[in-house]
Amino acid sequence: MQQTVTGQVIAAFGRHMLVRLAGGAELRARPFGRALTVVCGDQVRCHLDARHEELHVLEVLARRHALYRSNLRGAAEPVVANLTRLLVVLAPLPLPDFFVIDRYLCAASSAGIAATLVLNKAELGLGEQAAAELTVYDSLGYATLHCSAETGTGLDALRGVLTPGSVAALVGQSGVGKSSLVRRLAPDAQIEIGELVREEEGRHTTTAARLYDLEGGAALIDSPGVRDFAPAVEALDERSLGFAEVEQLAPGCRFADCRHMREPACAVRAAVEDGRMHARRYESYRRLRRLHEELSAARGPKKAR
Ligand SMILES: Nc1nc2c(ncn2[C@@H]2O[C@H](COP(=O)(O)OP(=O)(O)OP(=O)(O)O)[C@@H](O)[C@H]2O)c(=O)[nH]1
Ligand SMILES: [Mg+2]
Ligand SMILES: [Zn+2]
Repeated sequence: MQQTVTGQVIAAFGRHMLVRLAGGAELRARPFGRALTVVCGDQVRCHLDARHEELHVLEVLARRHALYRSNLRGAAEPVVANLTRLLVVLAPLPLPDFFVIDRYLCAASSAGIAATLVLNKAELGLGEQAAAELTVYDSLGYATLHCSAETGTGLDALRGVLTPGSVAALVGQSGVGKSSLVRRLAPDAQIEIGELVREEEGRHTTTAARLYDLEGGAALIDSPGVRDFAPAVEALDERSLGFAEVEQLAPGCRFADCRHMREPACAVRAAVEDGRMHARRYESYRRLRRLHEELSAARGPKKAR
């Protein structure tokens, strides 16, 4: 029988990856076979190709939690695995897209992953409108940490959520400062960051998800910035799509399978009308519901079991 080893994927860029073995050695690896999807954070079983000093990933061990997005055919694709917290990073600049932020929060809550908003570049000052949006998240129970990778303020609060053993993934729009935060929190990792970024119009933009160990025993995953994020259809809670306030209101709807769109006696719509649910959040819900239906249709009818 072939001798196999297990390790953790600490960087993944398409089919190229870096695996750290139990002993600490880091080796280049690639999946064995087309069908295998391997992402940063995965625990994997590999075979060592001694001649090429390369690992062949034979199997991905069961993921405890993962963030899944949907591809255009409506199929689920993992983005990062085995994370315990999602850090959704935003900044005064680039201007925040709260619809993208909502989708990350929905994916996290449906997957049972804790989520925290991180307002980076706080020293630039957030506009009135965006600041008002943040108070909505606050009332929903999402804490926002205000920090600056530039000045160093607020980083202790961020370290505070990176408890020993936790694995936190930084996600968000390109340019909000995810990698800059990693540089601050894992200063020794600086050189490695240089390898995985490419110059784009004079900016460093991250192209591969990468896991960094922090001093206190937590790990931080940096990921490439996005323009949009479509959570995987089957990863979302069917009734609420992961919207905390919808989950709370839905038991009051007349129909148990209410989609909260046009159904009569919908408690969610009633709450929007009298201001108990934030109108923009509801608009965000409606957009995600429509996307959810498009992606479900793209997947075709459910296979009979
Ligand atoms: N003023 C200010 N600028 C910052 C701060 N943090 C990061 N920046 C700048 O914002 C720009 C983008 O930072 P990155 O860390 O590369 O952003 P990113 O989120 O990793 O971007 P992608 O890898 O493209 O997703 C850089 O020019 C940073 O110097 C901050 O706290 N304040
Ligand atoms: Mg980056
Ligand atoms: Zn309803």
